[in-house]
Amino acid sequence: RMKTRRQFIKISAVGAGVAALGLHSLKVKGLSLFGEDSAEEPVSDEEMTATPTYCEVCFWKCAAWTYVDKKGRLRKIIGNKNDPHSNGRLCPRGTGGVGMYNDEDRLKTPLIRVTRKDGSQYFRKATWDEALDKVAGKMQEVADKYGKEAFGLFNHGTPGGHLEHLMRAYGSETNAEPAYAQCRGPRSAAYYATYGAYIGSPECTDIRDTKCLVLIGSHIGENMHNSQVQEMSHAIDQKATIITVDPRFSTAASKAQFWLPIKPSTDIALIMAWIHVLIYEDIYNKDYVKKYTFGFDRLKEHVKDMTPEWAYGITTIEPNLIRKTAREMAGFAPAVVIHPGRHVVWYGDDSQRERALGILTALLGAWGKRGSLYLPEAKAIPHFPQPPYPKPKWNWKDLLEGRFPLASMGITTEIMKASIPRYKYKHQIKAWLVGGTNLPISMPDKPLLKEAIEAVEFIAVMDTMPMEVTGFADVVLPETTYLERYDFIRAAQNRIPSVALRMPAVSPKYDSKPAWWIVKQIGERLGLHAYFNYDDYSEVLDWQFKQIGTSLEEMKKIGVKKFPRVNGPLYLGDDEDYEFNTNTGKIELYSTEFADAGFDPIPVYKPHPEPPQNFYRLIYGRAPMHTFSRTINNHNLWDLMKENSVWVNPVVADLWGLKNDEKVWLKNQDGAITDFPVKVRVTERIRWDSVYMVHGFGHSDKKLSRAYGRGASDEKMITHYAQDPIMGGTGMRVNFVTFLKENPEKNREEAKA
Ligand code: MGD
Ligand code: SF4
Repeated sequence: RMKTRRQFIKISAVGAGVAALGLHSLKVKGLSLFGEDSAEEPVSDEEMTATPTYCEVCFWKCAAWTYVDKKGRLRKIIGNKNDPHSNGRLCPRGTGGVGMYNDEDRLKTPLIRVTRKDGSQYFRKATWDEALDKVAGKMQEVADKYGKEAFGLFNHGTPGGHLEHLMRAYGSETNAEPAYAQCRGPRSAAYYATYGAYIGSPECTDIRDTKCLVLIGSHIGENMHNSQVQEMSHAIDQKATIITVDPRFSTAASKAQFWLPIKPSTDIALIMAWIHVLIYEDIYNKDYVKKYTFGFDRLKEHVKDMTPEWAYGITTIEPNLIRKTAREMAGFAPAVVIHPGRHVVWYGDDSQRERALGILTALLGAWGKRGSLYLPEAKAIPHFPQPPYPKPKWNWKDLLEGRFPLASMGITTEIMKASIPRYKYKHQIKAWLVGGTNLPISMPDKPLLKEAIEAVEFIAVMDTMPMEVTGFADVVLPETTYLERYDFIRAAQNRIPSVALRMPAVSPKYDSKPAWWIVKQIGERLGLHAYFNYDDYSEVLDWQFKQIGTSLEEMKKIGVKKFPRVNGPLYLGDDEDYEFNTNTGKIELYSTEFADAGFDPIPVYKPHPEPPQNFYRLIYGRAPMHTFSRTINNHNLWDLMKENSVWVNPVVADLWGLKNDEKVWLKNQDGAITDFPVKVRVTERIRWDSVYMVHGFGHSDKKLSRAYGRGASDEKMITHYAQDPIMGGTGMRVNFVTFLKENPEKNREEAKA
């Protein structure tokens, strides 16, 4: 086959080479939870140094203490008791986070892609100067030839924040992250339109004090967000009623009084029927609705015929159960959490479903009330002195030319399309910087991603691991793990504002460098010194901490500092006057913003395509010991869960003659086949019209010695997505799969013969 311009490089030449692979497979047996040689002698806390950090294994950012013994070995990591995100306890992933540091597959040196005479390609080990010169040189070239805006950025997590600072200093705001259009974007658009406020992260759900928790597809417990899970178990102890709506009997469903096994893609009909019951049984909060909301009469008229009987025909949920659960909510109101969800890009009408949830909350008089959604607050952190960022001639928003009008962040698929000339976007993207995001596993529509990768002139990737995305890079920049570096101050919202410090607990392994250092080096090469006016990031932190009344010295001792609220109480007072940040100053049951942009101002249920015969809808979710694709190779977490399985209803299993633990390949409606086989799990816990998998498995990069070939990738099956016209979210639960019992490779070989 002809070599493509940017081949995926499977075998690294130097650094994490073949020899190293052989070596560490021997070493693996000897690895303890916290490293190669730390297991044997016990050591007391007093004999160790504790340094503060916050976790980067997921985005809850729990504050923690890292313990290092006298020989400089990482021994344990535990929660910081003063931290509202962790309350002193970490989840299994946080505890196993040191596996990121110890992973012998880590990126070890900068790498540069080289093309041989015959067209084949490999990575050569490079010095930092060579790698940084190359990236800065290309940034200069793009600026001269096409304009700085033509350099795009894909980012995620704290490292992404540093890259964003570099790109803005340089003059590009052509950026996007999967955490928006593949995750929370529809929630942002919907709650902003309804309440003039975002839900934020950690979510402002008052689960601790709730009497009724309603989970629509939110699988808390499997989706392991630390304090949220702790609060849910507290709520269960307090005998809170839990209502789960899920085509799958999730862990949360197993703790619930009510499980509504909804037909996938029909949630809007259920929520509108609940709204119908609240209004037409006269059990909504009249005072609250009168005082705070806009558009009630139109809503009432809109849902007139959306009865539980109507919804039954769509959702398969019995009318009695719809009525009963609506009355439960009304009975406990306002202490009801209608959970807004987090990964909410399902069917392309997700902003409307999220609006329906927001409306339901308002009818219960719940927003801003104890046991529902509280009013969160974050500590504002002043910017380290620098000149204002230059204003780009165009940015991610201009690429859209009016499409997806309520998008508040860049849309990943749009950055990709703008990178491909045949889409004829007004502005063209020519090069990418990628950091903290593994695009081949987080993006739907692999063919689009491949085409975009082929089309751009240059890709630099900053990562800690040889993830799939690094295989497409021209330059690979190995970052240190979070345990080896300073980083931004964590100042995320919560009930009370707090800040947390991340500092190095150990010195960087191999030739890896922190993101703050990498971007400073590139910035300096581009003459942007004024934006990087420090020698060490600790100077920035100390300056910022001093502005808010503490110091780096104090923070090193305490890790987390709490501050009093300044924006008023946690909850709305009884009958308190409150102006919402919407067009009408009210909670908009009827959205003027949606109406002005040409969208349904009140949600409407519209049917979605059904699976073809012998195909099943692919739904996916999380497991408590893994975060997306990033943790599968971490030996501590891999140990807890090595591969995913495909959940199949017994009726379907019978039909196909599938047995528990039998391995099958999946094929989707477009003929895409999983790279690897996946074990069947026969269970009543999934509806017969769907199958379920945990996301993030099926890694195809051999350099990930543990994760490679384990389980199957749901992403490979997501060749199709339904895009939310409101904000550009890519609904990904619109793919259908069938089973192949024979190795498709074998069939292909036979066909060839
Ligand atoms: P991760 O999978 O966590 O996030 O998808 P991504 O944004 O790709 O991968 C993060 C990458 O960062 C990995 O390559 C990892 O090695 C690297 N990394 C980890 N720590 C560091 C670090 O300290 N520094 C640097 N430089 N790199 C680091 C998440 C995205 O995926 C999101 S937010 C959601 S909600 C979506 N979920 C989802 C799904 O559930 N199903 C499907 N099919 N697709 C999904 N895509 C979305
Ligand atoms: Fe780390 Fe777990 Fe907290 Fe996420 S929830 S930040 S993985 S401890």
